[in-house]
Amino acid sequence: MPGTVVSWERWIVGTAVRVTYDARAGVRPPRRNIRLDKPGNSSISFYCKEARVPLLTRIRGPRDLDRLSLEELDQLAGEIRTFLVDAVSKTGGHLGPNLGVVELTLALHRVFESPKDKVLWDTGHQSYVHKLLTGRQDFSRLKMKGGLSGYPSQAESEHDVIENSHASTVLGWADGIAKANQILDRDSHVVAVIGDGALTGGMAWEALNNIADGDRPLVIVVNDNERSYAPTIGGLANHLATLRTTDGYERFLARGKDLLERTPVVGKPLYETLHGAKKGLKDFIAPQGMFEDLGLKYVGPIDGHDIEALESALARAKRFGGPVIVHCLTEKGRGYQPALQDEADRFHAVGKIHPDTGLPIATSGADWTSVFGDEMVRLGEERTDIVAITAAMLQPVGLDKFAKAFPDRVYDVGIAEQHGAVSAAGLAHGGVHPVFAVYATFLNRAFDQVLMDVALHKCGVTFVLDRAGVTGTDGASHNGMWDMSILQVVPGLRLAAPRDADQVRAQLREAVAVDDAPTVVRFSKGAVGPAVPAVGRVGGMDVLRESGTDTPDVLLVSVGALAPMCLEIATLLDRQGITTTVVDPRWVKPVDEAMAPLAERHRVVVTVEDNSRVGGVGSAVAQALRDAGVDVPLRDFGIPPRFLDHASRAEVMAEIGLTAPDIARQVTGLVSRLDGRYGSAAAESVEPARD
Ligand SMILES: Cc1ncc(C[n+]2csc(CCOP(=O)(O)OP(=O)(O)O)c2C)c(N)n1
Repeated sequence: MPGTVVSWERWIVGTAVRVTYDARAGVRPPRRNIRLDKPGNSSISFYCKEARVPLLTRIRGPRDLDRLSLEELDQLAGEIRTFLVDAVSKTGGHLGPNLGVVELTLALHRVFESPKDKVLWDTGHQSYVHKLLTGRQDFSRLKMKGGLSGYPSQAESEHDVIENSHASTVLGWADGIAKANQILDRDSHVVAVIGDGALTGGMAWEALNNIADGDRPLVIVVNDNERSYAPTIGGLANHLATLRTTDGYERFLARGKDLLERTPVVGKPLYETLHGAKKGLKDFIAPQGMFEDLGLKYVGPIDGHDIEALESALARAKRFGGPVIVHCLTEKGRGYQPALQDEADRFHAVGKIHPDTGLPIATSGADWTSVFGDEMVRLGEERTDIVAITAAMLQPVGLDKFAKAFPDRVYDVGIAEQHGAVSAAGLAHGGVHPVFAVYATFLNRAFDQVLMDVALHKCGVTFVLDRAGVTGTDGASHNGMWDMSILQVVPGLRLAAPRDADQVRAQLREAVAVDDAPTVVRFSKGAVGPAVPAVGRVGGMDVLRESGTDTPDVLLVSVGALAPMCLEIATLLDRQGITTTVVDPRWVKPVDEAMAPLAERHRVVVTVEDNSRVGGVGSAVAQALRDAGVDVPLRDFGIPPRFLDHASRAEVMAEIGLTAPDIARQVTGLVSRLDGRYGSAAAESVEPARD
C-alpha cells in the first residue's frame, strides 16, 4: 500500500531502522529491502535491514566467519564498529575496549572453534564483539533488566565461560581448564585474552608461574593497548613498551635467514649457529627475556588490527602444543574519533552519548565521587602528609584532581588492590597518611591485606569505597554489597557510611585524623542527593527524626545513603500510628555505645542497609544489643546473600524488597503482631523478609 514515511528512527540499534509509515498519504516507501510488520489502521510500522551492516546481520555463529574472504572480513570489522558506536551510544557501556578488539576477536573465532575450544576473556568488558559473533546481536537492552549482560554470561551463551568481571583471573581459569583437558584427554584448546592492564594484577603472575611450569597447550593473547583506563603504569608496562618498539625478533630472524641462505657455503651453517644461540640473540634484538625466562614461547609483537597477521600468529600458537604468549598491539577506541581524542580513558566506559560527537546526553548533578575528590584536594593542601593510592582507576575514583594538584603524592599501583593495601601499610608505617580510593567490590581482593597488614600493624590507612551498595547495571560482580560484612571482622577498623555530601566531607576528615587503625569511608554510585539534616545527637549518632513521644515504637537505624528512604519509611509508619525515631550512626563500626540504651527505649529496632544482610550492620547491632543485655526485637533489612542479575539500581532494590513501602509494610506487621493491634490473622498476612 502506498504511503509516506513520516519518521525514521534506528530500531534494533545499528541493524535495523524503524520507519513509521503513514498509509493514507499515498507515497511509496523509500527503500526496497523493507519488510512489512505489524500493519495498523492508518499507519504501519515496518523494519528494513540497516544497509550499513549487511554482513554482520548474516553472522549467526563463529563458523559463519570461515567462508569470508579477507576483504569481507575487513568490511565486517568496519560494520562491527558502526554497530558498536550506534548501540553503545544508546545504552552506555564499554565502548573503547571493544572498538580495539574487533579484528582480534574475528581472528580468534576463525582460528579457534568455540565452544569446543575455550575462548576466555579477562575482566570480560571487551566481549561485545565476541557476543556479536556468537549469536547475540540485539544490544538494545545492553546491561538493562532482561537484556544482554555487559560481561560474558554463561546463562546467555555456551560460548561464555568467565563472568566475574574482576580483573586478572583469566590465566588462572585457563591454567585450570588446560589441566582438566589434559587429565580428561580432551581435544580442546584454551585461549586466554588478557589486557596489558589486567596483566599488572598479581594473580596473573601467579598463574603465569604455574602455566610456564607445564607443557600444556595454552595460548595467552596479550591485548596490549598501552592502557588500563589511563595509560598502564609500571615495570611490566615498560617491558611491553620495549617489546613494542623493538624490531620484532621473528621478523629479524626471517630477514636474516633469507639473507644468509642466499649466501653460498657459509650461509646455512651460520644461520644454524645463530639460531642455536637463539635466546641470547633474541634478548639482544628484542628484550623479551622475561617471558622466555619464565619458559613461555613468545610470538610478537603482532599488529592487532591486521587480521591476516593475527590469524597466522594464532594458528602458529595453536599448533605449538605448549604455553605461548601472543603479544598483540591494539588501539583502544579504534575507528571512533571522539574515543581516540579522549586522553583520559579512550571511552573505556561511557554513559549514553551522541554518536556523532561522543558528548554525553545527560549530565547528572554532583556525584559522591567528585565530592570526595574535591575534599581530597582541600585535605592535600592542609596536610602535606596525605597521599593517595589508586588501583588503575585514578579518574573513576575521583583522584584526578588530587593528582593534578599533587602529582608526587599519588600512586597508581596498577590493578593490584592487594599490593595497594600493603603498600599503604608501608606508607603509614613510614609516617604519611595514605587514602586508598577503590570501588567497594574490588576491596574484596585485599581483605587479607586490610586484616593482616593494615589492621594488625595498627596502620593509619583510610580506605575510601566508591560504588558501595547496589550498583545495578554491571551485574552481580559490581555491586558493593560485601564490604560491611567482611570488614566487620577486622579488629580496630572503623567504618563510616556518610548519608550526604556534607557527611562525606566531615567523615573523610574524621577518618584521616585516625593514625593508629584502618578507617573506611563508603559511599554510593551516582548523584548525591540533597543534605539530610540532623535534628539531634545521641552519642556519636545523628538523630534524623524524633519520635515525638516518650514511648516510641520503632528505632530505625539508617545506614549511609538510605537516609531519605528511612525518613520515608518513618512517614509511612506514622500514618499507621507507629511512632519512629530515625538515627544515622554515621560510624557503623564499631556500634556506637549509645545504641543499646537508645534501643532499650523502643519496642522494635529496625536496621536498613545496602549491604548483605549476612554479617552486616544489622547483625553487628543485634550482637551489640545482646551483649548489652537488651532484648528488644530487631529486624534487619539489607541485600539477600544472592548474586543479583543486572538491572537498574531501582529495579534491583524493588526486587529485593529494599523500598520504603516494602519495609514499612513489614515493620507495620511486626509492630501489630507485638501489640496484637490488628489480631493475629492480619499479622500473619504480612510477607516474611526475603532472604
Ligand atoms: C580487580 C579489579 N580491579 C579493577 C577493575 C576495574 N577495571 C575494569 S577494566 C580495567 C582496565 C583494564 O585494562 P586492560 O586489561 O588493559 O583492558 P583494556 O580495557 O585496556 O582493554 C579496570 C582497572 C576490575 N575490573 N577488577
